Amino acid sequence: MTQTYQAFYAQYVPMISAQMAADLATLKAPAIIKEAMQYSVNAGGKRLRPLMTLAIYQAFGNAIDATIIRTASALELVHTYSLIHDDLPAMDDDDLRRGLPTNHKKFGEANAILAGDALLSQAFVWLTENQLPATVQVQLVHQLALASGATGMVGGQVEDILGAQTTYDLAGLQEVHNCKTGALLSYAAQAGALMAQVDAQIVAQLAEFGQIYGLAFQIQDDLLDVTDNTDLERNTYPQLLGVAGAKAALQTNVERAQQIIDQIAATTEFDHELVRGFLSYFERKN
Ligand code: GRG
Repeated sequence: MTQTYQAFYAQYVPMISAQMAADLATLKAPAIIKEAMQYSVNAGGKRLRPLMTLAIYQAFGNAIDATIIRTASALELVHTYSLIHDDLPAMDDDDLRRGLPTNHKKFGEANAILAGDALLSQAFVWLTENQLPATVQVQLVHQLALASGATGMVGGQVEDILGAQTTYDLAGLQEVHNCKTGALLSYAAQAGALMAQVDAQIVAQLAEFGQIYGLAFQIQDDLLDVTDNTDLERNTYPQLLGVAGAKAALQTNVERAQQIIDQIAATTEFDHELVRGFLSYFERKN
């Protein structure tokens, strides 16, 4: 079945949110931790990562059902945990997230730390409660653990914190963002391919697509932060490459990501038009 990205987005973002809310509502846990978990997950967000997993799964001709949505949404739990911990006083010390008071402002620091921990663990429950073959579940668990831990997002966050005392060169900055932002997006794309049980070569191509998407996402984020009257922030792409250079780097990454999905479509049945829709995120004006 072919579907436009807009139609896919309109259909599945509400379904992802509803599925996560329904599943968390059934959790048998102390009321305060359950409420803290629900608070941040139900606060919204673009749901970009699970949406990418689902789109890639469908692009290979598979039908999406409730347990597939829950499996894809495991990643959104990890993403939400990372945002809760990133907002803590020991990290960015933020008061607002997704337009609401941050988790620790609402529930206190201890509960916010524990809600993040619990969301990370719950992700692995969701990865393993579905009809997928056990071999696929193990691959998903392994890859999400790699993407979220010291070799992935946590490692990138540590390098980012170290960056407060360092000025990275382009390779260094790329390494930070490959881990901090890219690892989860790479997993998002890879998970769709693993769930679709396609060849390892195609899984690897989609992991690369997600990694490059993550870099583009970060460059875009840096560019959107630039305002005419501020000094360019340290350890950002505009600071290293200039605004025009950062825009060119964004374009290069978008083109490379597009090439990868076109290559896949040239060798196998793959709805690359649907997946290409994710690149429209970068068409916003900077
Ligand atoms: C605390 C272990 C730990 C990791 C934190 C993700 C992260 C690592 C920090 C968040 C800060 C940040 C600006 C990260 C860059 C990636 C990014 C722009 C994340 C926001 O993702 P969106 O835009 O958020 O998908 P929504 O709210 O839409 O889900």
